[in-house]
Amino acid sequence: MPPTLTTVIEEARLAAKAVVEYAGGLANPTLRLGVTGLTRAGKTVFITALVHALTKGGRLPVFEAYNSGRVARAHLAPQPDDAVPRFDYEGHLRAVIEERRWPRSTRQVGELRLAVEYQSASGRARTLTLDIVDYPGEWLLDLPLLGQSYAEWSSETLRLSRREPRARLAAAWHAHLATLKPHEPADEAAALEAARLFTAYLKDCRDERYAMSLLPPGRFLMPGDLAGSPALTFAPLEVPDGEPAPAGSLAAMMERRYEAYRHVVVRPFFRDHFARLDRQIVLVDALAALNAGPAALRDLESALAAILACFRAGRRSWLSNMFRPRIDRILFAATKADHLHHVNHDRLERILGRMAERAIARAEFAGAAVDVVALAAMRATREAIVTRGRGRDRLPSIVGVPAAGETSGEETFDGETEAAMFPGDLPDDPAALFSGKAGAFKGLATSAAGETDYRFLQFRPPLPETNGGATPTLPHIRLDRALQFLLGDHLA
Ligand SMILES: Nc1nc2c(ncn2[C@@H]2O[C@H](COP(=O)(O)OP(=O)(O)OP(=O)(O)O)[C@@H](O)[C@H]2O)c(=O)[nH]1
Ligand SMILES: [Mg+2]
Repeated sequence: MPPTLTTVIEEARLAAKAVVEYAGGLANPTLRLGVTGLTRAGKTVFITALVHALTKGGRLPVFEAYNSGRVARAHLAPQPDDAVPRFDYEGHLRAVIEERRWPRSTRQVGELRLAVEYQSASGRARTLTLDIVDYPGEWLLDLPLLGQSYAEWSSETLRLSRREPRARLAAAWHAHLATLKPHEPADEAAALEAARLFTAYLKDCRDERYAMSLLPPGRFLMPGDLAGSPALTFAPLEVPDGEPAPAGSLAAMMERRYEAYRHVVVRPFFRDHFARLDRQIVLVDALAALNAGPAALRDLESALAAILACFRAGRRSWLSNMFRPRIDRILFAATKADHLHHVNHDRLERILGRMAERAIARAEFAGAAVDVVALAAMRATREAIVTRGRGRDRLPSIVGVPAAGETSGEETFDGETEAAMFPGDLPDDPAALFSGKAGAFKGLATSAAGETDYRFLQFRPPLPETNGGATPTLPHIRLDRALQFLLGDHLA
């Protein structure tokens, strides 16, 4: 879409803000780290693990500034915006350490500022300020709407909903849609019913059996403080692109509400939290999509491409720093790697690399540095070799405490007992997975006894490790490598 007056004004405002921050940042550098990820990708757990590791002294051998002792201390500092709720670090940590359960799904934006006091390589005492924002992952799906008109969004949403597995979930909504006459006078009851059926369709698509990702608008799935508001009472209609809807018609009303949603909800969300990032980590729960099969994988791939196209990546220069900040490093991270034995981590990285191919190529072309990693911000399992068939098969397995109520085959777990699982091998060739030639990946929930069930087994969070030190640390996989890539050069 061509730039509108609003986008031009917005750009000017952002540039003015960037100049002020640039001047302030010369003395006291601030790094805005964008933690990007769809719902359940692992954002809240990652941020909690990062803060815990930096403030409490985690084991981070690959994070050079930290491991060499140049980081003197890190502490939470007052956040920059008074109007944004604070990230509930203490609450999330308490859940993990004291109650041994995962933090709840995020329902609103939360902001956090971490001050890292360090000694530069030349011996000077410095402070790096790190700003991070957490938010419900569903809301990220709204960013691509910034560039789509109502007619474009309608036709794209309808096109997707006619493909399997979406088509069968859309039946009730499509039946209602067929009764609507977009160019006839607006009818509030019809709009309400369309929005209700469309929302039910989006929710069904998200079910773990289908694990669809591309499901905007995000507030339909996670309304936050907009629950029940008219801004959420719209749905796609069959409307021809480029033809204005007659005044007072159903199509005109839907379009007005869509535009209100874009301007009142999406634009401020983007402007306040994503428009000025310096670094980005893109967290992806590839395993959940793998579990659901090729359609889910392709859907996740499209969602990532559409979302990442909204960010501004590229090589930084003093000029860009001053007027148009850019993301100069992007780390793609496949989360929850502790669900796999480490012999499969390379394959998981290759699958993510394939999934984010388009976004990686674009970022690299613009001059940004990109890396891909398989990580577990909090490692809930350890590894073991399980023997099967009188010792003939030696299976590289993982051992953890499955959450209460989780089942595998006949077994229902009590939330206290450890179990060994053979997670299966990921296919070696990512391309086969996307085309469906390798079949759906069905290994994750194969128990050591050999029976297969297709779900993703959830383990309880790890117990903190004391390792003889005074403060307990949380185990992880490659959190240090992620920190080195994202922050290392700023602590040089
Ligand atoms: N085993 C394991 N599970 C993890 C890890 N990180 C996240 N999880 C699981 O993934 C779930 C979602 O993680 P969150 O951090 O809440 O995800 P989120 O991206 O904040 O999700 P929303 O708040 O819904 O946007 C958790 O409840 C855990 O079950 C990890 O490092 N290891
Ligand atoms: Mg969260």
